[in-house]
Amino acid sequence: MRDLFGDAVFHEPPTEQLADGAILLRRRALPFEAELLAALESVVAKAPFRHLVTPGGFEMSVAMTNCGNAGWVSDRTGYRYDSRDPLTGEPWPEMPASFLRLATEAAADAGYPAFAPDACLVNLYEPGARLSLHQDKDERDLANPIVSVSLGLPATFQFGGLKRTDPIRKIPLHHGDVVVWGGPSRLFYHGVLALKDGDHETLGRRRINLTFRKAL
Ligand code: MD3
Ligand code: FE
Repeated sequence: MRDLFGDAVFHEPPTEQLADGAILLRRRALPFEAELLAALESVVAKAPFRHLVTPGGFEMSVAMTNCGNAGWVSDRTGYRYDSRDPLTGEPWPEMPASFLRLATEAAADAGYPAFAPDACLVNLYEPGARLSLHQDKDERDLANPIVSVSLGLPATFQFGGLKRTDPIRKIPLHHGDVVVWGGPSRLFYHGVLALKDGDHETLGRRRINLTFRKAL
């Protein structure tokens, strides 16, 4: 069985180990979909999506916002976690209960029963937006996993290794897929190829990715 995008879905196993410490929970977020999208609307009403500038001076094609006690930001001075939204000077919106519940349940499913995220970075991809190969290492304690939730249009995720030059695998991520990145995979290089245009039944021409982190 193939979905609208020609990808096999129903015969894929519900959980798949992508690498040591990286667990893909296919469609794990679907039961939370309506709650997540409603909560996201209220987050974005207080902290709108914006295109951050990298320390090198480039505007990111992915638009971002945050909720929780800490939010990831970038500007000409560097990357950091900040307790306030630099756009408004206000604290980031509180992490919605539905976000927290999905993230902690998925982390527990993957073997991290004590995961307590204090930051959720929300990435918005419109057609053409991409995220170049990088490592996530701005968090204080890298023993904590990152939980990522994909919503809307499918994307091709790039997953490499500890070195930028390690071979890269391409993994399709669909609406509702959740990945828990811990252990050795926590510091693997990764990225997202330019989003292909499409029309998702609930999100239209967009992909949203939530990443839950213990930043502080
Ligand atoms: C592997 N986001 O926000 S989620 C990011 O789809 C980010 O928006 C991508 O990379 C997105 O930093 C990918 C998957 C992901 C997130 C964090 C990771 C994979 C990871 C951290 C370590 C290893
Ligand atoms: Fe990342």
